[in-house]
Amino acid sequence: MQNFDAATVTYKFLAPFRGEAVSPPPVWLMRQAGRYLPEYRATRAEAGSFLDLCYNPKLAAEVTLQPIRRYGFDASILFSDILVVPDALGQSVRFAEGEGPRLDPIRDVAGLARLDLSKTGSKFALVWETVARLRQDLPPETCLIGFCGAPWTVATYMVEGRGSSDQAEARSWAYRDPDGFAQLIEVLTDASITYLSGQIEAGANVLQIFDSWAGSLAEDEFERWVIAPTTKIVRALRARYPHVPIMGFPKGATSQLKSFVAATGVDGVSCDTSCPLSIMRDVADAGKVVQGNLDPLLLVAGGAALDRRVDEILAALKGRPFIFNLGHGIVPETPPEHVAQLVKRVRRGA
Ligand code: 1CP
Repeated sequence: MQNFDAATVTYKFLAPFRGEAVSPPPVWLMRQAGRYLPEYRATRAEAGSFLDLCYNPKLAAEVTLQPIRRYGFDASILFSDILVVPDALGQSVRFAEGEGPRLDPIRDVAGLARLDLSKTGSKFALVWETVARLRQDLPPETCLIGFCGAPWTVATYMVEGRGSSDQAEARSWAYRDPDGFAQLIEVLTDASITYLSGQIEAGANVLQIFDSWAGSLAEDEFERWVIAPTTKIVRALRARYPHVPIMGFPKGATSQLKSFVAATGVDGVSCDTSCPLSIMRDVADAGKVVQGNLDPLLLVAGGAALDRRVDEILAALKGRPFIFNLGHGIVPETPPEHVAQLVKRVRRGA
């Protein structure tokens, strides 16, 4: 367990990182800002494209604050996207309406010439400005989470040119030419360290590294493309900012969760919906913070089924360093009143 300094200990959100179980636990939700909120849709329309919103500090801060105003979550997450990193590196990213991200794919070492680490500064600076604004505008008790995508997951989008269900192009490149693919992972690892360091300097109190596609890799590949780069990021940040906790999210990799936590040195992990509560308990008993893992579709369903599962999760993790969250992001179909129901239920004992 890290020794987090006095400047950050006032946040309830950080208590689990000091090994304290708090009841009720802190609560926030992945994608708590987003299309399920009418006020988000209005700001998004005002901003223009999705990336215009990410690079507009005033509007990005506004959409970050919207769910805090509505629900009073214990933490807010910087509004941005994991694909800001390839965009800032020079592989321009577009978000086609209703279709998700599009990039001109990089499929081999020659394509890496399009990336330039020294050019990331101007775009990263806009995100850091959002963080600085947020730390000023957020309620003093609300923790601010900075984030990036893990190198493996970001690479899958850069190599496929879009989201995919099997990450086949990235996995194929990694098998065909592991040393070439390692160069892409290295650029992303270095860019991520720069990007996250800037977020901490600007005021982020905690970090989360999203590895949404960690579950598609074989054991040795998981070690090389997930564990190794994550470990490098954690070590670099820990050396400079020992007081800032770092959460990992190796989604879909429950069978590797314990080795991921032990090897990378993260302070905690987000657990996806398929992760058994018994495994979350084991990870917490090993001294790490666990976060999760309500099915986002139960939040769409609402009603007694939602309350029942919230109660089950709370009971299973009671007395352990735990943060209430979903197993993945809020989906656009979610009725906002179900989010209010969830927060009320989690805080029922308060
Ligand atoms: O039209 C819109 O308004 C775009 C929808 C949207 C939103 C709200 C996208 C496009 N990104 C985001 C914000 C976002 N993305 C946040 C903001 C903070 C919050 O949680 O409130 C964060 C942390 C992310 C992270 C992200 N982006 C991940 C990792 C987490 C996860 O969901 O697995 C990934 C994989 C992305 C890529 C991405 N960005 C957007 C979409 C639709 C996708 C997924 C594409 C695919 O299907 O593969």
